[in-house]
Amino acid sequence: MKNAASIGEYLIQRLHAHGVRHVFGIPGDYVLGFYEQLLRSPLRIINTCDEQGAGFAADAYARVRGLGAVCVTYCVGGLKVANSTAEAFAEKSPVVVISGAPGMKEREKNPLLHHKVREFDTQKKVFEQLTIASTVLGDPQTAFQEIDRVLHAALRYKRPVYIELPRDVVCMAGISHHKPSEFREESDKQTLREALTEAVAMINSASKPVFLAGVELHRFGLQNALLKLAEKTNIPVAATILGKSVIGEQHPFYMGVYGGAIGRDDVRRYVEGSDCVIMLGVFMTDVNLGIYTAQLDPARSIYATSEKLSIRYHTFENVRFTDFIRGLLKARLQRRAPEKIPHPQPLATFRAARGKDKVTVKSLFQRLNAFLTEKIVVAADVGDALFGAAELSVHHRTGVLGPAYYASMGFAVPAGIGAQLANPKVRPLVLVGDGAFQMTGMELATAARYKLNPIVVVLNNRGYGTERHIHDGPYNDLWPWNYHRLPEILGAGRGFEIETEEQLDQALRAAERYTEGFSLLDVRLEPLDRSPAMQRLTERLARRL
Ligand SMILES: Cc1ncc(C[n+]2csc(CCOP(=O)(O)OP(=O)(O)O)c2C)c(N)n1
Ligand SMILES: [Mg+2]
Repeated sequence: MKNAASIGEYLIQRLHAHGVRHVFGIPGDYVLGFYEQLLRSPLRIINTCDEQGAGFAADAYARVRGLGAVCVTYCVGGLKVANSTAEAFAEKSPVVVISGAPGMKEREKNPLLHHKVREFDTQKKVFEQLTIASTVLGDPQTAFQEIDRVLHAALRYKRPVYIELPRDVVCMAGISHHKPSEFREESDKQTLREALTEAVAMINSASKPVFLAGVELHRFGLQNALLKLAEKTNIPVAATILGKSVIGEQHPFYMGVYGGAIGRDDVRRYVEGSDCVIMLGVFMTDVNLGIYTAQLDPARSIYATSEKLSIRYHTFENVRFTDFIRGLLKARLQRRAPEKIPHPQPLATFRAARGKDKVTVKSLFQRLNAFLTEKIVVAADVGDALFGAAELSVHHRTGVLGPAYYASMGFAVPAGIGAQLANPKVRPLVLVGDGAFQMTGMELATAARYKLNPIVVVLNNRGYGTERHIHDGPYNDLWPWNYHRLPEILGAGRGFEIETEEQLDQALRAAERYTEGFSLLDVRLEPLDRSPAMQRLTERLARRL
């Protein structure tokens, strides 16, 4: 490293060293100095329409690439990314939130500077609750170390961090001859050995073990390890909704999504009938567990995540998730005769010949399923977009991005932008409800500006469909926009108004060919129509009432 880079420059260098190439956000006077530094750096600024869009885009970027960054101004911008940062925290996505702030000198005598809420550290206190580590780079003597510390925390825990840059510090030099710290954390060897011995004995003596793959396998880059484990042992794999597409879904060992009542019945029976469920990187969330309809008995489970390792009722401290999985790979696990396992039923093929029939949620997902290729990454918003996406058969390993736990509406359109910038080889297929689209859909302007070409499918059921199934009222209605005409306003992209299967088919073909900009498919659905997954869930819940 060059001696005594400025604090802002050092932050840029470290982000770059960790693979970040884009920073999402909106400038403001407190952060303009840093924006200037960004402009002169190899990182590209991606200006969104709204900070929340920047936050969601950075989150998707982090999910695809391993680290993402959003850069905003003090409070008016910062507090708008509170929600997206909360989602990144809850769903384990390492986003670096960089906020400009009043200079340290300006803070003396506590003047009423613009954008200040209450105290100078009000925003910092909010983000302490939403991140795994936070810092105010107020002291040039410690700033570099602080940057190392919080970036390490983001990568170690796969969770967001907060860096506040007072505007008079950005251009100050840090200490010279600073070497980025190397952090190493190791498992306690004896504990690891004992945990592996116990796990291997349990797996080898089980008659019907099964892997339940969770989202952390993806976050920690352990998808290949899981594949090798399955191939080495012939033990089949189911995935949680949040962990969906952690392995290619055409794989012979892959059964489908397990999510209690949300998932398929054959997968549920297999997993719940297993005498050894090996849960790897699974979050025990209510959505993952089908709103607590899943039946998983700790006495028959191995539960390993970056936060916890337990085997039956034993808990092991100081064992790193990656070491445990790598240990399993090296261990003497028996190779079994291949079991007869359930496989995802291919969705019935879509026959556009039925032409004039109105599109239903079911036929929409059948058609979308046929549309998927290796190159497509699906970004799904909450509601039926996400439940429907859980049924898609995704080829690609990181194929589906969706807020399956925190479930904030408005994720998918910005996520499509973040995902495509993170990996320009993919084309995003954005599935979004009309309600969610009305929140962040205008970020299509950002897609246009940076020449991205997502295919955006608006599931237009004229309201908050999910909520209608729970309890309906006029508050679940929406003002009907002419979504397909947005390209006229934005001066970019193509719009399609879709009522029939034939129109859907034609629009998807046209969208596939049109690669110069975004395509917006306004798919008209009946307000009470719903995906098979949502139907299964509501039916089962109804039986319990
Ligand atoms: C930011 C936010 N506000 C409110 C909710 C509560 N909520 C959950 S689903 C839903 C309706 C979603 O409507 P839409 O996007 O049109 O999808 P649909 O349910 O119709 O498929 C709402 C309002 C939420 N999850 N996130
Ligand atoms: Mg809707």
